[in-house]
Amino acid sequence: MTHMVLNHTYISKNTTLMNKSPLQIARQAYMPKMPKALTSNTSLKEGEPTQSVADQEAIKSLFPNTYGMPIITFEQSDVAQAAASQAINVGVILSGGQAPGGHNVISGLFDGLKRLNSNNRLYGFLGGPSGLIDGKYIELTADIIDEYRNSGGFDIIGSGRTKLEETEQFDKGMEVCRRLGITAIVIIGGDDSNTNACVLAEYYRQKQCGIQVIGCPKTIDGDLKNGMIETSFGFDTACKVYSELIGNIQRDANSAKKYWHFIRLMGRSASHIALECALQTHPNVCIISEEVEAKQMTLNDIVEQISTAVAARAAKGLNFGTVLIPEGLIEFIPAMRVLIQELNDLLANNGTFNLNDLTPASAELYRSLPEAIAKQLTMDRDPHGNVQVSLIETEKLLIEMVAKRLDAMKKEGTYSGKFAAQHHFFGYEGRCAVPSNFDADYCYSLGQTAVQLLAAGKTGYMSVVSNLTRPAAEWQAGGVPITMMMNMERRNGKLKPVIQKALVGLNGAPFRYLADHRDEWNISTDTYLYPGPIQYYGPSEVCDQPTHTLRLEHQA
Ligand code: FBP
Repeated sequence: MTHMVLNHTYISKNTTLMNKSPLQIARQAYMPKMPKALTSNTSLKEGEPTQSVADQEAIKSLFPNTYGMPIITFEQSDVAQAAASQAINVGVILSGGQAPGGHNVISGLFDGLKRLNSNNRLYGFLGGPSGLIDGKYIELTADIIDEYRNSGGFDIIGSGRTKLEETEQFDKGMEVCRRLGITAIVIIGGDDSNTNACVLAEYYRQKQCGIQVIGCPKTIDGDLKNGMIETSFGFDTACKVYSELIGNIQRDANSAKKYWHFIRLMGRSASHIALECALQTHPNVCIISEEVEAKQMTLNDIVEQISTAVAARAAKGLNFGTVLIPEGLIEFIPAMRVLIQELNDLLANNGTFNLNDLTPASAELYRSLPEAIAKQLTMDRDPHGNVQVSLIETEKLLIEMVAKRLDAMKKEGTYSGKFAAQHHFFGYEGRCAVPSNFDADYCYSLGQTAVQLLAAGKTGYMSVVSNLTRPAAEWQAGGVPITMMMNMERRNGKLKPVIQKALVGLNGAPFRYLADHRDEWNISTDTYLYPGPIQYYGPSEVCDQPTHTLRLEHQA
């Protein structure tokens, strides 16, 4: 990979070809805010031994060397840290989907390593976990790091979804690390990638090869969180970008008064993104997949819910509105989930499937789906065996079904409006946005925390920064054993140890807020919120606010 080092001073040189926008230049100079414990002398505190969230016996037997380790916190200390005597080489991997802030985790890592010992080196494995196995890397030098500070994207070293699960891959990675003198790997990824990190840490510890592995919680989906991890990075920025777009659409809808906009939002399984965007914009309808599942709703029930909302607004002369649809909805409709699970198993075992191989109920459901949607359900799984929900156009399916239902309601005399719909899918638009101040600060702190964990000789930990609704100086840095977040789940037809995904809790404060306000948002003409674009400079209440989800969870 060639790195083109861009010219910082193109404006003063008055070149006609502009390499960077004024915002890019300004953001390069932004100094992320950090927890006090990371800017001063630091001491490490260990808590009690830990347990996995479920399936303790199974997880313990699969991770005998990394199970049960204590939670770690870093605190400010009066005692000066001993200078690291020996220089170390560290490798970093970006894994899975892009999320705003990845470059800042890497710059935090780089700065933290150099602060420990200026001879420390940071290598970036190219194109995700496969870079480690194939020995594709670059050394990340100060010049390169400076070009990417506070910028969106993962283009500094690229990302990929290769799953690290075979011992042959681990051995190849070990060999590459030996060649480069690397004694620690930092994997920046979501639940699946941090599962990989945990498996790798266990293997390297078992082999006593002296390679530490640390994970960092990344994913715009917001589903990598638990009692210790308050949020994954990228969620804040992505939700703010989508909410800006939804707000703009709502203003358009309220101006033209002629369209219903069906907006599908990325987020794979969990509905955190849809929920957060609803809290930021107050749409007329927001479907939450977890509620659909809890209430055992069918596709027709969802269509009925939306059609009723459309009819209620039409009765007030409002033939326009917004519907937010979480990307993973289809998998949460109980009958659909069964169908997808059967398809997953058949495709994993045979690479193909026949309608006769499905149970009668699933075969009937499959036949009832519009052809395009049925086809989308059978497309290639990702390397982790997940159906690629971003390719399933639920918003179009719902428009088609709602239009049909409204026709029927017209005949029944229960609806007399006009229904014209537009469809949207917001996902890739937000994944590489310039990180918000929150994500820029959070990610830089995660990188610095990872260095502290490495310096303390830890492996199999996830870098964690918490207390996130407080000013950054009061954030708490530490580490959580990855085994603590694991349970056994069925993947590719087999039971596997994986990090438990956090779904939207129906008793949680963010969902309760939506539930308490959605009837009003459905009918009213003036409850729409227009958040506007992310602000990077200006008053703190405009620039530094964390998500509503985080704030409501903390208040609760
Ligand atoms: P990660 O879980 O790896 O962070 O990826 C999240 C995500 O953005 C999902 O929201 C989405 O369904 C998926 O990636 C899309 O994947 P791809 O980039 O491979 O199309």
